[in-house]
Amino acid sequence: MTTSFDVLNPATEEVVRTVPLTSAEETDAAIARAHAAFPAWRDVTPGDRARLLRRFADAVEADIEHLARLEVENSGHTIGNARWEAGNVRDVLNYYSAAPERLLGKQIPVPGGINVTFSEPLGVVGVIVPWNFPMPIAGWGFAPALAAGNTVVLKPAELTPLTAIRLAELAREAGIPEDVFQVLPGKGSVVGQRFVDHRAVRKVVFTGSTEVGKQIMAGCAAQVKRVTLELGGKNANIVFADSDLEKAAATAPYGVFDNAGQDCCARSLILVQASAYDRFMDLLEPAVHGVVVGDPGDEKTEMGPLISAAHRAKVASYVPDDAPVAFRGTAPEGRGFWFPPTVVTPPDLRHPVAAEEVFGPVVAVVPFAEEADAIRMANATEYGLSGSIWTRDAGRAFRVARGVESGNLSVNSHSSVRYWTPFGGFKQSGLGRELGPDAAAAFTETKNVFLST
Ligand code: TAP
Repeated sequence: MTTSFDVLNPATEEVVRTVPLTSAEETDAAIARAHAAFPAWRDVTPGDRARLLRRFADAVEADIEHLARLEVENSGHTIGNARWEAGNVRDVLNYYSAAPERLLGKQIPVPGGINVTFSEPLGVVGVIVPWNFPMPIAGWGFAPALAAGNTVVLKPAELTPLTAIRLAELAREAGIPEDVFQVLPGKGSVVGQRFVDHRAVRKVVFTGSTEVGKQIMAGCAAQVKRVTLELGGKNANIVFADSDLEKAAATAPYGVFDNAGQDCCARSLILVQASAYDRFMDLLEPAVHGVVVGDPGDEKTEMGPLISAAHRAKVASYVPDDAPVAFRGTAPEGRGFWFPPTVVTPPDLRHPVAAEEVFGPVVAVVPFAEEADAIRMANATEYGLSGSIWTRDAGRAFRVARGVESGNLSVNSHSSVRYWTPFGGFKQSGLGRELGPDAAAAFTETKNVFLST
């Protein structure tokens, strides 16, 4: 059985570091330590827990450049994106550092006594992180979980463990006890599976593929274990003829090719009103050719490589030789898992590239006739995570936003994530919400206590 994993730089295919893989026995031992550490962490006064989270945020702030460079090497993210990602961990920690003193109960009038509720932490929380955004997605799980008084075991993706390992060191430097926040690099089928099966883990937070998410939900059902699931997406970017077409076309590449399209919020289906289709495509072509693909450590680079050779092969399978490619951007030749930004124009939504989550820099553009058609086409998927609507008509913007079955919509913008607003999916894109004012409460149980007077 393999006991270590060679972490590759996806831009060069060179080994960056060899990381030991946590075994099932080691995972059980870590869960046992987290379980033993729980009562003391739960009883840290709210103000002290808040202070420790702020110190953790300060340690991340002081390490942003180092964390960002690690992510460039490990994940091929552009340096600009990687700095944002490390900054997001700092922001999320600061935001949830305000939670310990605000997890309030209620006093509810009852006859014959006093009735109060308490927000109790759950115990050990297992966080399973994918490779596409190793830092932010880890923080969205561990920050609110720790703030609410839980201990955390976290499994980074096997391909991208380096920043998570560093975050655990920074937590320790900030004074968070070792067993309160543990990072366990390893395989999903070993470490992640123990989070699902082990009785002391009271909640699993999973981000990744819908297929594995379903398995995790089924596994957790055996113990009625709590789950939060953030899964895939096939997100529509709906462009109406009355929109600012120049801006819609100039920004469309960044709505899908950011992070090389390896983003559950990628707008990988562009629906364009038929009367504006030709003009939109004329504007889109130079915008796609303008995307700077190359060395992710270079400040000017806008798109790096894909995460692995296997993932590049999967993305390429969506663009066979006879695929209806309209135009392509450029990508470096030679070593590295490169794939050029690619625009395809399938005749309808039945083509796999228009129907499935590609998770790479490939976008399908399909025309629609009327507003109702756009809503129907955007909803013709089992996913429901994000999407964009481009129009100058505010009434239409809200009608369409209410009609699209999706958790995060933007009008005249492609941004989906703000740490102080809720994020999550409809339908098979997930269960529960991360971020925003209610996420810490998702790591608590409500206890009701009646005192007879
Ligand atoms: P997954 O296989 O879903 O992996 C996500 C995380 O779950 C990883 O940490 C993985 O560990 C772990 N895992 C795998 N099997 C598990 C199991 N049986 N029990 C518990 N944990 C398990 O995703 P992937 O292989 O990285 O990517 C496959 C596809 O998923 C992508 O092409 C994309 O479509 C989608 N995806 C979606 C997202 C988001 S944000 N929605 C993120 C990543 C991928 P290992 O690292 O050991 O595999």
